[in-house]
Amino acid sequence: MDKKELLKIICDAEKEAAKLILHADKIIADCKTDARNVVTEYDVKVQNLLVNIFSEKISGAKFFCEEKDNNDSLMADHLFIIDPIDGTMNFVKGFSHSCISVAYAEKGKVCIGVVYNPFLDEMFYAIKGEGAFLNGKQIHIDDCGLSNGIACVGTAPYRMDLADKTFTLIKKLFEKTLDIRREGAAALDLCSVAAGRANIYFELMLSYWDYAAGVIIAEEAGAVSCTINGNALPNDESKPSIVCGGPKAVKEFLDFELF
Ligand code: LIP
Repeated sequence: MDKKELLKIICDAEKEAAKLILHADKIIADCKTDARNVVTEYDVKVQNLLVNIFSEKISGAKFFCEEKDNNDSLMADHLFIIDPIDGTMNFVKGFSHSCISVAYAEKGKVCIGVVYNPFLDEMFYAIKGEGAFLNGKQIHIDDCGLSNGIACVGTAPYRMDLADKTFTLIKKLFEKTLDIRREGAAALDLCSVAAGRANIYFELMLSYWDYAAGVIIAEEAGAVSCTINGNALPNDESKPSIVCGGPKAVKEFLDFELF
């Protein structure tokens, strides 16, 4: 299937699924591993709707999803990597800052990313090699280096053992940048980098479904991404650290060498 046709299917599906988020009421959080790691009926409803649409429209569609136990092979020919609601805690607490994140990969290589923020009606998307877009307008990073930009940070709240390292890095970024933002949805942090709103984003632990779509969008907008040790980001469920931003900013970050 033509990638542009596939992109439209994903965008349309995310817009349809977003209605469940916008019309949600009585949002009840169920704990997955602990009080910080929660899921709602809307995460599951959004994911099921997306899986049904993609299964119907794409023959052989396979899935790797946040709220699914028996995930398919990451090397599938037509794999959809889905975070149905990225920023679930924001959604539960009424912060209107969450998104639907879908990446499409072939044999382990992500070639399409789509991140939709229904609260702002902002559709970020990219096809490998064809640039990054926000609501039809091409977007680019702001490769201004740390001192002239805002840093988005993730606190890896499921990993309190990483807190000291996380806040050491946050303090360093606070000293080196104009300011920091902890907005609570990694996919949207990555899209903020792509749109030139933030010039760097890091988090010490992130799942594949959180970053698969946002990373291709940021990279198609000119960003670079890697682990905080400078290694390539894995296309798997190993939950690596991540840093993504303009080349200048990422080099400055990697040169911190704090650990
Ligand atoms: C969240 C990320 C966030 C991270 C949280 C969680 P979820 O995704 O977007 O940046 O700090 O630990 O992973 O769980 O809301 O889909």
